[in-house]
Amino acid sequence: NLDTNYDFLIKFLLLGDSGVGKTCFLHRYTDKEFKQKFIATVGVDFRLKKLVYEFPEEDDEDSKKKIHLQLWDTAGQERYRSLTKAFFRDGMGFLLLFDLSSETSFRSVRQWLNEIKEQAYSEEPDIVLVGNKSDLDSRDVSTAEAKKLADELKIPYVETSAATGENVEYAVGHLLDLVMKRMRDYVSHMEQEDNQGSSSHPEPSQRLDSETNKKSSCPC
Ligand SMILES: Nc1nc2c(ncn2[C@@H]2O[C@H](COP(=O)(O)OP(=O)(O)OP(=O)(O)O)[C@@H](O)[C@H]2O)c(=O)[nH]1
Ligand SMILES: [Mg+2]
Repeated sequence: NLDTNYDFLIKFLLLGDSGVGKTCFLHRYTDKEFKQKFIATVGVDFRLKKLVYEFPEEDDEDSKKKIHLQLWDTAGQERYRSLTKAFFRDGMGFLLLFDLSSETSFRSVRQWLNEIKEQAYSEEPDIVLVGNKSDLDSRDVSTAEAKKLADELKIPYVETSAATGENVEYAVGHLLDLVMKRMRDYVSHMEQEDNQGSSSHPEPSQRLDSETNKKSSCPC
């Protein structure tokens, strides 16, 4: 009973240490609810959100796209790492979470990022860094510190609270903007190539070896 009534099927992955709030974040996004009790995710889980996406600078009816957004929730616990890693390749966008009240989870961000880059479809995949639990007074990581790291890693940074819902939709929407832009650029690049025929020159940034070419191809 597959519902195939969509223009784009987009897959996002939520990553980060155990306890940072990935499952709660997702629950808040899809069901607008928050659960206090911590039940660690086993392996992977996913939720589906259907939405209509409109490219920011366009306003004709044609620019509205039906999206099925698959949100994959991964277990942060180390023992599931080899299993969850296998899902990275399918991710078109990544929400990398840490807990603003846990310095340890913040220190893990670089390692998570390296793992994403190793496994993902591209060496520069679309990622949003998310500092979760912004509702707590007991902070261990300052906004300035987190922004500094995000700037260094060249990824956007958003502070959220799965408890209050603050910025949760914004974080997902921001990642969706990045991924949809990549999709559109890719499609127009392909159209251009088709128009120019096989004599077109590859852009300097394009890799010529077949393995990397496979990696940098369209994630769909
Ligand atoms: N105050 C506060 N607590 C939160 C927030 N998000 C999650 N929590 C709490 O943090 C704990 C862990 O949340 P989960 O969402 O289960 O963590 P997880 O990242 O999915 O953990 P794993 O599944 O083990 O990887 C739970 O007790 C939540 O209630 C938040 O925004 N604010
Ligand atoms: Mg979880």
